[in-house]
Amino acid sequence: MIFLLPFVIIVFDTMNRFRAHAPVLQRTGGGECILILLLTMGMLFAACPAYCTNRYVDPNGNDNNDGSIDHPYKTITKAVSMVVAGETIYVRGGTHTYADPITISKSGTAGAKYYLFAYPGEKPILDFSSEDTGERGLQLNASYWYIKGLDFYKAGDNGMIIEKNNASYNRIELCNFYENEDSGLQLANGAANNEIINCDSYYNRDVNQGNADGFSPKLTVGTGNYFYGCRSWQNSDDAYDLYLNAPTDNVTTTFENCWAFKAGYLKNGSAGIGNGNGFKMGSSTNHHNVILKNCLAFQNLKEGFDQNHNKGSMTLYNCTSYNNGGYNFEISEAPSSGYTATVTNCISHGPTGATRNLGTFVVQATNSWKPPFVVTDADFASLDPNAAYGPRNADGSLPSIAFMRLATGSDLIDGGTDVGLPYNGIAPDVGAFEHIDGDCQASGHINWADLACLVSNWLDSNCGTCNGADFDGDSEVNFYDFSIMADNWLK
Ligand SMILES: [Ca+2]
Ligand SMILES: [Ca+2]
Ligand SMILES: [Ca+2]
Ligand SMILES: [Ca+2]
Repeated sequence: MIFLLPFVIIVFDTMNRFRAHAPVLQRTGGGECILILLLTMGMLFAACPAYCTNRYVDPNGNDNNDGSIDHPYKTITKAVSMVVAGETIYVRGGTHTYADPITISKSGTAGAKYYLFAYPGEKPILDFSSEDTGERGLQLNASYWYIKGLDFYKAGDNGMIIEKNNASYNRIELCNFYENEDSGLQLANGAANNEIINCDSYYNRDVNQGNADGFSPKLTVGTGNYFYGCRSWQNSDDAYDLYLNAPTDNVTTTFENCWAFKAGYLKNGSAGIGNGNGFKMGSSTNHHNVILKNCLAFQNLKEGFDQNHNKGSMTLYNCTSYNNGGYNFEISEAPSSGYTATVTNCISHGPTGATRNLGTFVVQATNSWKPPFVVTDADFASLDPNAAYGPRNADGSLPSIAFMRLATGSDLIDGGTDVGLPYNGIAPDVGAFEHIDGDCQASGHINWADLACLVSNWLDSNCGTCNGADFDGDSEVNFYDFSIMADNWLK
């Protein structure tokens, strides 16, 4: 029976820890031991729900350390080798240099994920510039990883690739991918049901400029991947590339609140020799079912939203496309029987003449180029895109910019069709940004900046839209306008 001794010690040690942390258990009487025994066995045989050990990685650490906050590891690779499902690896701020890819091959479960997080308030930069060409930054060949707050810089290939072992149910959040030698973040080899949230990808460029996209759920990617709040700019090929290789087929990818701009332009601002499309939706022999909601494409070298011969379903709701070098919207070839192309509540604008190439098969409703709308620059609060490159909001959401937001008084406000997305006012708007009454300083929020905007136009009359301050449309700025703002205060 001596072999049971370590187990008994663990049980009693755990009982004491529980007493310290949960005094209510001290009053539970005789059932306590059985309860704690069961909990302990659960802890031994499942992933660490109660006493997880956080692991720490610091550029000045040492892989012979124990990985505690005071004695951190040096490499994520070491931390990954030690981490148990349910635990968190915290990566401290500063520049972490890697000459070889970081490979993750062990998967968590829905109930016990792995967490790889920037230490709160710090910004770790993973610098792969000493890699050889062709080496990835992070090779995520696993499922149920939640990775947050890391920068992936100058890898010899993708900054990160999610692939192999059916890599699924990962969440990549607030990560930045820049100056890598292929796509910033790629998903392939069956990678399915991953969430990419509030990530930025820019200045990625391969040697021939024809491969490096910002985000590429392409080639052999799996289904159900979801992008939210992402930005992609100045990548040498496309901003988002959904090109499929046979036999991969019938894959669905969803984008919500994502921006694509300056695809095909290089870091120095010059036009490159890549494809330069914003959202490239597929390829000629396969069905990529693409759902795009509240997405924005502007100033891409070629198309804003580009079918690229995709045979699958394409559903575009409330997307805005502005001033792209090619078509703002290009869906000209009918998808396969049983698949649909739908474009509803979308805006196409810009100085170039022919801005759309949409086949008659495309199901359309309340788009800006259809009657009764006649869109001019005056429909927009701003046409200056500079703030789109700016810092994100404190919560990680996209910057609250005036660019392409509807100006107070635009007939595109409440001019859209209800497609099931949330909206303000009596109906959905047309375009990527839903207007809110009182948004004088156009940002999508009502706050002190709007009050200042109202005050600066206070009691003006016969002033048109009065710099956005005439919310009720009577060309005067007065208490009625103030009350509209007050109704939406801090929304
Ligand atoms: Ca591409
Ligand atoms: Ca509305
Ligand atoms: Ca505002
Ligand atoms: Ca008024």
